[in-house]
Amino acid sequence: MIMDNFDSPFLYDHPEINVDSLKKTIVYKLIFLIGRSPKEASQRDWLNATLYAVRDFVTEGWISTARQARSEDSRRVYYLSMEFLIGRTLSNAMIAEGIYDLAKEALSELNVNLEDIIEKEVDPGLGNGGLGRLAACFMDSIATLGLPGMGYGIRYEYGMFRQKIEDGQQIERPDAWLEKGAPWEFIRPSKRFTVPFGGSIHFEGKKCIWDKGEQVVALAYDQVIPGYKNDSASTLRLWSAHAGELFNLEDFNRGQHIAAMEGRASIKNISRVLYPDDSTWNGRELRLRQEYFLVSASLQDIIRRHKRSHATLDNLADKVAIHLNDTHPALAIPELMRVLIDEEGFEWQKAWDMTRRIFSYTCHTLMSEALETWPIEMMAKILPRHLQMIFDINDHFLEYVKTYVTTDTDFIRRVSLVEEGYQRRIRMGWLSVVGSHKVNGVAAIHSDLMVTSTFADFARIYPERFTNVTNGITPRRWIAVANPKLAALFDKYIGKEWRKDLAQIENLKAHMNNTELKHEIADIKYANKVRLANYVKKELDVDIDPNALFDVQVKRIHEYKRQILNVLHIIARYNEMLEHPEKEWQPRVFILAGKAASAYYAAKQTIHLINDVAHVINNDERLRGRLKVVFIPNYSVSLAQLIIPAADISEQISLAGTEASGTSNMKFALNGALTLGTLDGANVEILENVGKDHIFIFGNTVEQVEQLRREGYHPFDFYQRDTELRTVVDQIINGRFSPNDISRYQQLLQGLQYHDFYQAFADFRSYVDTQKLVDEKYKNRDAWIDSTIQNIVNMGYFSSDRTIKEYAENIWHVEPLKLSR
Ligand code: 26W
Repeated sequence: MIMDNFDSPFLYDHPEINVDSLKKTIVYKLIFLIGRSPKEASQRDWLNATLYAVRDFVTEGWISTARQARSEDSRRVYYLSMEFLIGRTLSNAMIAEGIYDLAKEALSELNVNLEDIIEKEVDPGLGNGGLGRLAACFMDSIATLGLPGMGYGIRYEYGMFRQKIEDGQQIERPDAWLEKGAPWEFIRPSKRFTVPFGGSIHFEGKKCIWDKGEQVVALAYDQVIPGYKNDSASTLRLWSAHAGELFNLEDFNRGQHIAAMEGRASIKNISRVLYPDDSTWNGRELRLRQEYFLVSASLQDIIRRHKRSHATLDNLADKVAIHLNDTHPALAIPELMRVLIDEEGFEWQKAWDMTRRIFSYTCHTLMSEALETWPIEMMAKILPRHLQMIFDINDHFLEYVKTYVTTDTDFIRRVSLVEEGYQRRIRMGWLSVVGSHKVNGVAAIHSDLMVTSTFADFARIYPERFTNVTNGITPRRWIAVANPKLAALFDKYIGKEWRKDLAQIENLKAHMNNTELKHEIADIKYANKVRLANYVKKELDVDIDPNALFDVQVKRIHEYKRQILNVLHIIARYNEMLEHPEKEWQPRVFILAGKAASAYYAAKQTIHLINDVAHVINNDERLRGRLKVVFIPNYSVSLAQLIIPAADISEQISLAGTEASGTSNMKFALNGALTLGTLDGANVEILENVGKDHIFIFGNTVEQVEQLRREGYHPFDFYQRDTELRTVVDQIINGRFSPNDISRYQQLLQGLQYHDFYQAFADFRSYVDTQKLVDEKYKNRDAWIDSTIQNIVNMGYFSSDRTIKEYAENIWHVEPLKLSR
């Protein structure tokens, strides 16, 4: 095949090792760390032995990076996030170290197939979706750019649930990812901090004293994040909750050891499970505890590190930048104030000036239901000192607003950190803005909307504080790991540097008219489609034809992302195909995947509907295989790596003004899919980069959406006027796809007919018409491949290395370490 005349994309880069020495190392790990002989070893044993062996290569660079950071003593950045979706580590690490081919050969001599064991590695689901995956891409870029920084998160015992589909419906199963061992992490028994909760406060003069309640021990586990071929690595430190020795000794001594142990169990709950909510905020007490647990342990660690090399905290703001990944870790603001004032004796104003220099905050959403606000009673119970501190911050802030901005009482009410009403609440978004020196959105359109909607009042108070940093993705994972054939093609035409400098992808433009290149790109896409088709056959027993157009929508299931619009079109197409079977229909496979939050009824109904529609269509022989629908269960980072490189069309069809950025849109385009999308999130910038002839844009703009809302949107009118839409909606309502339960989708569809908050009906016509243009274009293979190439070569901007450089220069003010390479 085409691979034959290519250089391997995976370079040897450790001259000191060879196949024999690597074989020895792996076998050594197998025997002495896993405790198995090669004869008895299972595939998982080999995987773990290989992981340990590869980890050794990364570790040296990791230690020297840490040493270098200590000796330079320059400003460091700490990325605080409740979620990190890092994906599998083995291939990424081998590619970073340049030992992929070597390991493959070594294992093969041991009769082990590298690809097989790669598939056995767990994919830790320590995040929900976009926000968590972005944090992981950022860690990869921080390590590759050699920036002094680390990530802090929670080592959830159970990550995002595993999704199974039974009778077309989502079933949630626990994800016990640690049960099979976690050979990539280092436990740090010496890095333990106590995190207090509850208790009460009292004043001694002006001084506020916190009489703490229960205490939990936070124990550090480090994940090594290898930089790409720079002998360097960053740390992702994840905290796990332990009771330590702090269970009630009196109970224990009285013989009530079970009761004492029960206390321990409830404490461990703090890091037990990730909340599976994406974009909807859920005000649970345990979640508040998790957020403080992350913040308290991380700040203690940061301050300990600072004190190790400085006699004072006076220069903390010169040496430390802390980034808040959305508001989830926003308690870090009052926590730092508390430490500086209560424990270190700083004056209020000095502490506040330092705090604001230290923090920066990224907002990842525009959805009002995603904004965190905590009831005051709950905060008073769990974090009484922090509540008091937030009141103090609010007093100072409102004083400033009244003196310098306005005395308009409605304005004051709107910007207050305390939302008044039936239940008083703390607004964490407002707190994050007030306590940070920079606040950014994640795509140009999102940052613009942020200052005209969510934070409009604050943009008046602090206009210089708001900025944009468009998201990006790491080309290491999303090309080198996920699409090795495309990586090899890049290497052949433009050399290997694109992995570190994606802007170089532009150099492919010089070869754009080369017919050989066009054929190779087409062949690679086809091979990736075969790879996915095999998986679908194996997992779902559905045959899909790799020659068909693969139309893909994979992301969390949410009304604003409008998977339902996709379904409406699929059914419209189905109807038309049955009506005109003689037409030359472009064969298509619609591929969807994604999880629904456990309590999100409409999202779960959408999954059910997709599966019901798939069942009817896939079994209708009149279509002669020209239309297929598959819902791939348990979407994850590793599935994304399989699905995205196989896509021809990338569905990015959220209602304009609702998707902050999107990042899969970038992964698809870089892998050569054409975007079919609305003018939302980063789609807007993808359009600017690839040009209007190489993307399919449809639907209302933000302005049109707002106008429709203002003037009164009546989805029923759209339903009545558009016969095609009416037919589809009637079919679903009347049980055409759920003959055994004809009213199954009545509620869902009536919701659309009468409310349709995300205006799917309003965009239906333009969507269906644009889908026809997609068919037309796909028939012209040359034009399609040209557009594919135009997408790939114009994606340089969307590297997370570019994103992180912007953060480093404009927000964090940190500089790369002086590494030896
Ligand atoms: C507290 C409940 C909760 C949980 C997660 C509220 C909000 C969230 C996130 C903000 C949701 C999220 O993942 N947002 C996504 O962030 C990506 C990275 O910036 C963007 O690309 C997506 O558009 C945005 O939806």
